[in-house]
Amino acid sequence: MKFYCAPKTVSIATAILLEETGLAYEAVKLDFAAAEQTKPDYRRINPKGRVPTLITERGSLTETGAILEYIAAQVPEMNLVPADPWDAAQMRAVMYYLAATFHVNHAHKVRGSRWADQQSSYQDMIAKVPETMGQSCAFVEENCALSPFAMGTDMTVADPWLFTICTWLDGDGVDITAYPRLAAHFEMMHARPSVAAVKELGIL
Ligand SMILES: N[C@@H](CCC(=O)N[C@@H](CS)C(=O)NCC(=O)O)C(=O)O
Repeated sequence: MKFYCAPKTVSIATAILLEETGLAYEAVKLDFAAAEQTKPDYRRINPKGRVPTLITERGSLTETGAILEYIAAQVPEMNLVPADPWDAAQMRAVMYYLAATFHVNHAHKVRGSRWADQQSSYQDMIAKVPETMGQSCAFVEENCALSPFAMGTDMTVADPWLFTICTWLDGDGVDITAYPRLAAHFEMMHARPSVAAVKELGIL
């Protein structure tokens, strides 16, 4: 599989899961400074002009949640998506929160032009990021198992995603140690060989 990614982005989550599974993949790093994600060649692969994109034998797949679940389905023996429908739904509730709220809070720092045109609006959005990211940390701290994995004793596809978002906290002005259970999850994930391999890849 070909995997399009970029440094410091949510594509780290896909890279970690690929490493966890041992599936073969070829990483293609996009240069955001050169706006490679906006170029016609890339938009033909991902019309949203974002990362990650996974090129599978069935075609091009976008959206972290869809990609992570697709990868998990290639290795059913790893049980990366809970077999029990309620447990799986609980995991997806966390994942939708990561995609629609936690990540979007972070995006207000550098992608304000998606929502506003005035410079003063950008400044306002940037100023708000430590508060909203802190609120999301508190939500996860209070509502996820984090024992030790996001959903409990077993690793699921939610874990690399949560870890990836937490790599942004420092830059977003949030001290993760204020959320001890989340901080323990971050440290635990950070120690995994998959994360070391993604560092080696140069996107973390
Ligand atoms: N919901 C998407 C979000 C993807 C996304 O926003 N990726 C960002 C990087 S973290 C991106 O590619 N941004 C490029 C841009 O906005 O030009 C997912 O989780 O895959």
